[in-house]
Amino acid sequence: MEKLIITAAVTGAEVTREQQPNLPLTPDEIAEEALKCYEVGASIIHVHARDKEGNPTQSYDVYKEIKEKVEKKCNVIFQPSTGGAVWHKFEERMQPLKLNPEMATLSAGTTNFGEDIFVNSSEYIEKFAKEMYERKIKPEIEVFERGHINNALRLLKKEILRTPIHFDFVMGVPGAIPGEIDDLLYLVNHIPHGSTWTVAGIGRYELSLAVHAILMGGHVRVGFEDNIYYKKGELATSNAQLVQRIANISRELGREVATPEEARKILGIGG
Ligand code: KMH
Ligand code: ZN
Repeated sequence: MEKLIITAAVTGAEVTREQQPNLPLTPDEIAEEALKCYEVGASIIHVHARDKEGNPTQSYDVYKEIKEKVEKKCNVIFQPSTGGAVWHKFEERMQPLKLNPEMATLSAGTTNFGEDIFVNSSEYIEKFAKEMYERKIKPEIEVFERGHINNALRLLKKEILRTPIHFDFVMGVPGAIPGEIDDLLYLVNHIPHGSTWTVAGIGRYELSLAVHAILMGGHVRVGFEDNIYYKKGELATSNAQLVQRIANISRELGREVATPEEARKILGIGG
């Protein structure tokens, strides 16, 4: 089996310091957290920027500062969010792409998102995709619902997406696809042959989905964006603690963990 790619989603747009006291918010804190996650096995860092008040921002300048600080510390793959927060406008969400990162997320459809609606119109999904390929950015296709795979396949048919596609199954968002194992099997069985996939289980789904992904040949995303607990009732002390656990489990199960360079090869980045 190919080595395991671990993505650390260290901040997100929704979690607060009140909920998770160790949440990294400033560019320095995010870069430091990226380094710690890299040291214990993360090869991708998924980044949401926050402004000086700690609120989500899609500011080019803040993403630039984070990217430069991360790159000074380690060679982890920098993957900014184009999803932002549910209230960000599409133009704002587009801004981190101007940094030409190696990867970026691309949400493949509209979804319930707890009490909110996360809107992704076909027009803008296409715009994001075109912008990414023009800039040689590898999209990670965010799937919150089964139908989002169909959207991706439609874009593939229109030659807007290119193979091999890398999917991220975000599972367990309230109102969207749950995070049970048969949900995961269903998604995995409906993506094109030759695709790669990772799974981001929300809350209590994080660990069980991660273990299944390790065994099934998928990849894993963990971090405070998705889950702030180490186990029921016990907050995690850091994102790195969550990454370390996945790296340990994977090695115990006989699957080595990819370095950023190995992850680039697996995902076809920079080749
Ligand atoms: N914060 C969510 C509304 C992404 O990063 O691309 C969207 C999100 C997806 O987190
Ligand atoms: Zn995100």
